[in-house]
Amino acid sequence: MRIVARGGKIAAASKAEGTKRGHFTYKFGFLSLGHRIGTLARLVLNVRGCDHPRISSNQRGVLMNVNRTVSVDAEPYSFEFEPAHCALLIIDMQRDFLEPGGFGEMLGNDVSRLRSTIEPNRRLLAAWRGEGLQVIHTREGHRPDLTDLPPAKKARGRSKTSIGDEGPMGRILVRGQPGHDIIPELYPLPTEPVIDKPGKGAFFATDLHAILQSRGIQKLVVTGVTTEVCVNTTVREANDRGFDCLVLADCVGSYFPEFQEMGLQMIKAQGGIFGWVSDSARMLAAIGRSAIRTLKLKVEGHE
Ligand code: TIU
Repeated sequence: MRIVARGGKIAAASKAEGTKRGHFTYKFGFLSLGHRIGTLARLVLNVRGCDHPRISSNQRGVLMNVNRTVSVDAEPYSFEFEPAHCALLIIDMQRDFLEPGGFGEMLGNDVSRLRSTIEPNRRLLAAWRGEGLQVIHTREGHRPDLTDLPPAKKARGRSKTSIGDEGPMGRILVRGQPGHDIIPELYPLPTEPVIDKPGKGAFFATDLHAILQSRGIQKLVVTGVTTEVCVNTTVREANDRGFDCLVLADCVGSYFPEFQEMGLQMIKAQGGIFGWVSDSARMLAAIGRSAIRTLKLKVEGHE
């Protein structure tokens, strides 16, 4: 890019390449280099999260070539995906699991244990949306008439309140109630499908499989709660249907530290029997590397 400035006072700086063209008119070839460095610097900032205030919404979403393979450092080995064919699947980040008075607490759990997943999910979601990539949310819950609630699930736990009963956030685990909704920090955009599921797995009795197929999605980056219950069940279901899943350790949470540890081990053991495990920092770094590489190719005229 060449910028022609009129009426400027930077003749000295322009000497290397600038040529005087009439009164106060210079060519500033050096600005083109500065502009490139500035753009790259903004992209480096972008590695830390696309919600950086200096990155405009115009720059977001045009940074990554969605058909170019992105490689994420993971266990048991790198997870590779084409962004156009990969969705972020956020499992059940609902008030009923993460806030007091909901289903999680009714089962006798300390819900504060799950809240450390909120911030890494928020950063990841901002970056993912910033690149214009696909996001799908799920919610566990039942119809208000409870006709999709198996009696065995209603009776399980023998607690004095159960699914469908009134709690501080409305009827427990019932669709349309405040507790059933997704936490405000990760609230879905109108363009992001929300899968309402009656079970632990996101494929059982839902249209998730049809949505993935119609959108050409082959790989899933899975986050949410809880690691050993709905995340694990969904990853196993996805695996059997031919989808590759990457689970991000700091973006999934459990009420039990030992289940968090083992829930992740079970996925990546035996050469990745169900999928891959990484974390949000490694995913954000991979997104940032990919965006910078794409920009370099654009600047050099290869793309
Ligand atoms: N109880 C528990 O750990 N989880 C669930 O009941 N549902 C989900 O994991 N979403």
